[in-house]
Amino acid sequence: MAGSKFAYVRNFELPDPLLPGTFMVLRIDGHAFHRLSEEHNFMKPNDERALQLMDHAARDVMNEFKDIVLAFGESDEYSFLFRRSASLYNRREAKILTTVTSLFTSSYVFNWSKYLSDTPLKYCPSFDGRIVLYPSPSVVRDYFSWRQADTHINNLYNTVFWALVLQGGQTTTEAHATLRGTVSSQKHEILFSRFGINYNELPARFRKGSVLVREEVSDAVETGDAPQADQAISTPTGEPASVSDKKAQKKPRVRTTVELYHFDIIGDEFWDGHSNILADS
Ligand SMILES: Nc1nc2c(ncn2[C@@H]2O[C@H](COP(=O)(O)OP(=O)(O)OP(=O)(O)O)[C@@H](O)[C@H]2O)c(=O)[nH]1
Ligand SMILES: [Mg+2]
Repeated sequence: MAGSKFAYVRNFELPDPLLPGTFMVLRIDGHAFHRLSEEHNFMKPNDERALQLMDHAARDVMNEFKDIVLAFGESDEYSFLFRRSASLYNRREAKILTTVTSLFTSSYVFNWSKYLSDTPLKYCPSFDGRIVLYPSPSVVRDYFSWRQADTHINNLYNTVFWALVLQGGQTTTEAHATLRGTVSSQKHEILFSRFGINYNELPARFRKGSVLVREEVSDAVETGDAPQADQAISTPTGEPASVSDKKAQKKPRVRTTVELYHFDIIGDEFWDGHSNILADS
């Protein structure tokens, strides 16, 4: 009812465009997952099933939002990078943030039983979300380096902490006290000398987090009603088609799939091999 006397209230709805030409990073984070993980008996320090469920939800988001070029997940959080020129929803912040966050959440709930089949979901999980804009490729790289370094720091701490508690018989208070003031090399040493654990041999998923990227798959696709390769091809005049005619009926199509990795994204190798992620288009 655009013409009603009430329509003026629309004027209170303010535009919220995100600055063009900048990199959007949308990060979701599980709300009160300390409690959720306790209530649902997640394994400590890492529950692979729960992490796979996070990866599944993130993949669903990437399949829906093609402007997302990279995602990184650890623990109860996931970061999504949109290509610099993304123009979805006219870059309206609330629209993008709420749609992505709710899709992630509904996928997490929808797929819960596939990963935690013996653990009924007791209540509704939720995720918070934020979008931060970054002005340059180098800051985007530093952002993702920050998250992966965080994964390492948290995982090392949690791995030693729960070894001290679950295998070493310490109380949680004692374990915190044991670790207070220790540096990385001392944590490695405690793990190895007391529990025989070589940190670097733990699963890469736990040490590096999850990386989702689009990889190109090149297919030669038959177009229209083009005959199969082993079928005879003839022209409208009944003449046999030339080899070049056959080629003309095949058009290369570049398809992408979303692939999951658990490798380093701090060094140059990943970015050199995926230069499209930080490209302008
Ligand atoms: N046992 C276990 N706990 C996990 C796992 N992944 C995440 N968590 C829990 O989730 C928490 C995530 O940290 P935060 O996001 O800082 O804590 P939070 O309770 O979610 O708090 P808010 O995000 O502020 O709502 C961790 O501290 C763990 O308690 C897991 O694989 N196993
Ligand atoms: Mg959280």
